[in-house]
Amino acid sequence: MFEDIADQLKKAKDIVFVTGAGISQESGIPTFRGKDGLWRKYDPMTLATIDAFYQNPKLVWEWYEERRQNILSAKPNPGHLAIADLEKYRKVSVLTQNIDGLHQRAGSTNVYELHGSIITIKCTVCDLKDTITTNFSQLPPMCKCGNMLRPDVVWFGEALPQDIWKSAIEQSSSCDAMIVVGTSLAVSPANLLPVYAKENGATLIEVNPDKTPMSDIMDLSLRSSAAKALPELVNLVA
Ligand code: BV8
Ligand code: ZN
Repeated sequence: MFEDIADQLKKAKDIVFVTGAGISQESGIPTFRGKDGLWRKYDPMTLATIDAFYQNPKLVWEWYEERRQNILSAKPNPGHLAIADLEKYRKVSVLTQNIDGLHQRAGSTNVYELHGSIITIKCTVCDLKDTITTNFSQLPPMCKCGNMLRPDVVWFGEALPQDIWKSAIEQSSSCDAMIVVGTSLAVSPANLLPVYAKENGATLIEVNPDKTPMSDIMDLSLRSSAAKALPELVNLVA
């Protein structure tokens, strides 16, 4: 079982990773639904929405600022580093639901941020977009046009960036192997990507200590953590 999947992975030229909060868990960033999850202290289902932002922009900004400070002091873990390392041996794309930028900081060069990024902001009215480099003197921060700035992330009920979503579908429909790491696959439309890969005949591997709704369509499920399993998978291919 493991041997023949390993062979398929060795033969794969074009490998796509779909990652979620679980891959950053060993960098000290809480997941959404885990026991240490963000969901425990706040309810992202209410806070990560446009309504919450307009009802209480200060609270939503405080939540993102707390997460951004934690993310900026976090480091990529061996899971992120293994995916970056694999680029030396294969064509690798990373379709991530995370907004923490750790794949890029680990050295991955082909990263699609399906749900945006916590280090970029945009204006709620004009087309200003910028990277956050300093701390804000006041929350919510204001644009020079006089309107509120918001985190450049995709909230519930908002569409994913069209160009990024289009490429994510193309990559999933043409890859030889898809490795799904650290995501509960609870959120759509990102959770459709493994279906596109399956339809295109790709080898599907899941790295997650727990089962997910897509475990049954996986060719191989590694019930392990990202930081442990990914370096072993990359060693197979390298
Ligand atoms: C859209 C960015 C349409 C912000 C996020 C009913 C009501 C309202 C909406 C809906 C509804 N039904 C469906 C919807 C659509 C909704 C949705 O899917 N809701 C779900 C919750 C039911 N989706 C949307 O609204 C999306 N947009 O559909 O738009 C549209 C179309 C056209 C025009 C207009 C509109 C937008 C969704 C994006 C929301 N933004 N984040 C922010 O981060 O603050 S979602 C957020 O949760 C994350 O980004 C992530 O994507 C998502 C899921 O979390 P995971 O990453 O999977 O993390 P989780 O904690 O759940 O799981 C961690 C996993 O890791 C676990 O399995 C665990 O076992 C594992 N793990 C733990 N430790 C480790 C590990 N694995 C490996 N190693 C370890 N060490
Ligand atoms: Zn503006």
